[in-house]
Amino acid sequence: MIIRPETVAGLFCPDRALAGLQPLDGGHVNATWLVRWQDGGRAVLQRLAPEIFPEPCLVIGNLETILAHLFRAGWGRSRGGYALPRLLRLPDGAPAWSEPGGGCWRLLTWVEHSHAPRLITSPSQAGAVGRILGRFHRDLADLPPDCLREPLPGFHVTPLYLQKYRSVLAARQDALTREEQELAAWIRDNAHRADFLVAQGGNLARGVIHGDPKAANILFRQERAVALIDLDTAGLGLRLIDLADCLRSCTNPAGEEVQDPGEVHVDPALFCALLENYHEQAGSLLTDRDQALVVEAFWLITFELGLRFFTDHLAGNRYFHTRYPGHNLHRARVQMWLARSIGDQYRELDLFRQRIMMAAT
Ligand code: GN1
Ligand code: MG
Repeated sequence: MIIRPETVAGLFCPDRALAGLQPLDGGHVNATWLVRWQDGGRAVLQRLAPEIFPEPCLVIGNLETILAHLFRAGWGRSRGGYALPRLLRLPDGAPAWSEPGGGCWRLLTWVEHSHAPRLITSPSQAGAVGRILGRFHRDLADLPPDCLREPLPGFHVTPLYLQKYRSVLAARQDALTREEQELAAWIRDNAHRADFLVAQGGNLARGVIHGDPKAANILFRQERAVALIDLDTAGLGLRLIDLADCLRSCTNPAGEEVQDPGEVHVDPALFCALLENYHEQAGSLLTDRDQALVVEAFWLITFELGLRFFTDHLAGNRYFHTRYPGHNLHRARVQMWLARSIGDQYRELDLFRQRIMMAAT
C-alpha cells in the first residue's frame, strides 16, 4: 500500500487545510517534505526509512529527550539564541505515526527564516558551524547516558564497514571497472588504518553526539548557524567522531556532490575557523588523546564514508538514495579525493591543530 504524504500530514493536523507539499532532497536515507498550510504555516514531514531504522520508536524517543534537554539549556527560547524544531503530535498525543508496513512518520516545526547552505565556503560560516557543534556537545554533556538508546549499533565502527565491504566484494561476479579498481586499491592500501579509533579504548571522550553533523543538517540565518537538524543518528558516541565528520563535510568547499572530484580539497582557513570555534565551546570536553587525533580522525571518517558509498554501489545501491546510475560510485570517489587531500595536507593541518589547541590552554 502506497501512503501519500498529504494523507499523513492530514492525520497530524486534521483541522488545517493543506496548501501544498514539496520534497526536500537534502538527505540520502529518509524521505522528507516541506508542508505548507493555507494559514501560512509550514512544517517538515519525514518518513524514517524502515530498512535503516528498524526501531523508529527508539529514534523518536531519543529525539524527544534531546529536544527537551536542549530546550532546558535555552535552545529555542530567545530570538538571538539557537533555534529548536518541535515535534508536532497526532491528535491522540503520539509523537509519530506508524504505517502498517513499518515506516514511521513524524512532523517537525519549520525553523523560520533559515536555510541549509549545503556548501560551507567562508571562514565565518565554518566558524559558526564549529560553534554550534561545540555548543551542542556542551549543552548535552550533562544528560545522563542511560536516557538515550543506540539508534544504529556499530554506526561509526570503521572495521565493521570494512568487513561488510570485503564480503560484498567477494560476492561480486563481474570484473571491476577501472574506477572501481582504483577505489578497491585505495581501500586495500589504507585498510590498516581502519581500526585506530577502536584501538584507543577508553582514552577518548564519550558523550551525546549528533552522528551526522554535515552542512545540509545545519540551518543558517545569514552567516549565523542557528539550528542542528536531523537528529536521527544522535546518541552516545565519541565526540571526536562528530568533530571529524563535521570537518569532513564543512571544510571542503566543493562539497560531497561536486561533479569533478579533482576540485575537492580541504581549505585550511575553513579548517582553522571550524576547529577554533568548536574548541572555544567544547575544547575542555575533549581528552588530550582526542586532541592529538583530530586530523587522523578527520581522515578516518572520510575514508569510512568513501568505503560506505563504494560498498553500497557494489551491493546495488540499497542504502543511500541515488539520482543516477553510478551515483554512489561517484560519491565514493569524491570522498577518496578528499581523504587524499587530507593526506597531502596532513602536516600543515596538524600544525594548525596544535597551534589552536595550545593557544586555548
Ligand atoms: C547519510 O541521510 P543523511 O543524508 O542525513 C548518512 C550519514 C552520511 C551522509 C553523507 C543514517 O545522511 O552517515 O554521513 O549520508 N546517514 C545514515 O551525506 O547513514
Ligand atoms: Mg542523517
